[in-house]
Amino acid sequence: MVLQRLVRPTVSLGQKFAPTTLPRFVRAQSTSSYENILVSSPRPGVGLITLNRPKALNALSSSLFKELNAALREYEEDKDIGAIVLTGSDKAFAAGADIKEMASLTFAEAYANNFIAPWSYLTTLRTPVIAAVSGHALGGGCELAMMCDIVYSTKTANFGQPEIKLGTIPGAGGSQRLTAAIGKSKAMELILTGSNFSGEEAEKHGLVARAFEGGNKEVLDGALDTAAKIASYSRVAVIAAKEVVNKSQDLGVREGVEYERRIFHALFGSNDQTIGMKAFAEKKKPEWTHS
Ligand code: DAK
Repeated sequence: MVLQRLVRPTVSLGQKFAPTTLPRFVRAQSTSSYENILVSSPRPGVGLITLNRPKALNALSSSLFKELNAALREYEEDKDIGAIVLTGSDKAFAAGADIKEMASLTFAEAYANNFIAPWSYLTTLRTPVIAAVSGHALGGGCELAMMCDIVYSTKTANFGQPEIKLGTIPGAGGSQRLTAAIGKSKAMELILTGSNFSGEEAEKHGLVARAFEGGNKEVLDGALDTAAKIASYSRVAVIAAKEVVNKSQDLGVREGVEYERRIFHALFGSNDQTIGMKAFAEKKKPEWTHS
């Protein structure tokens, strides 16, 4: 019987979520050499990355993205990190891709160098990522927030996909993720007019999970609390939960429900499922092994 089953010995995960092949653009980098981001771990199990290019309102330059990906990779591989928070400042989460860097780009350069492709590394992570947004989240900044698993913002945050005003369109998933989050008609209106919308509206439309009063401190505290809570659970169950929710975006309901059931069945093979249910029956706090 499940509750009486012996707990299997913990297998050291070493690298937490090992062996997916990492893209070439995601290289390890010493944290001390970061110039555009700050990294810290303010709560147990939580990695915090703060975009820190204040003079350009955290515009997402290639060098910023290189550092962001390196930091994400470090947290992804750190077995002590169970959730990541990505934030900016009171003034800007990120005001978009770096327009000055992009301005003179030719098609051949963009195509040959796969410009912006490194942005999607975040979406391959198995560790949950929470965006804590205040100030501007425009263009690529809005797209970056939408790549995260949960978006929190201030009520006054300024979201938008203003690319149409620059003679272009969203290029990092904005048209797809915004439409999936808020529906076609509203997304079409926002993308075709380039109109901005507040965090309060974003919460109403379902793009933002929670909109906070106050500034970056308040939304960041909220995000860190949630991240710490997620990090306190079994990593195996958290990875599985993230995986099945994400699958709902790609599969129809019937296939999605079947997929979920298979993963649910698979978790009976984990130590933490045994530990969690046994602890419940014995009215104890579970001591997760992340195995
Ligand atoms: N890029 C570069 N610099 C930026 C910037 C940006 N996106 N946003 C702001 N800055 C810089 C300003 O130039 C200014 O620099 P200095 O002039 O002081 O040197 C400094 O930040 C402060 O900005 P402002 O003086 O403009 O500050 P304000 O408070 O007056 O205005 C603002 C804030 C956010 C309303 C304004 O800065 C603004 O409109 N920024 C641009 C917002 C925007 O249009 N964002 C979308 C960018 S397009 C792709 C994938 C993705 C993308 C493209 C391709 N592919 C796959 C190919 C993404 C595209 C985008 O994100």
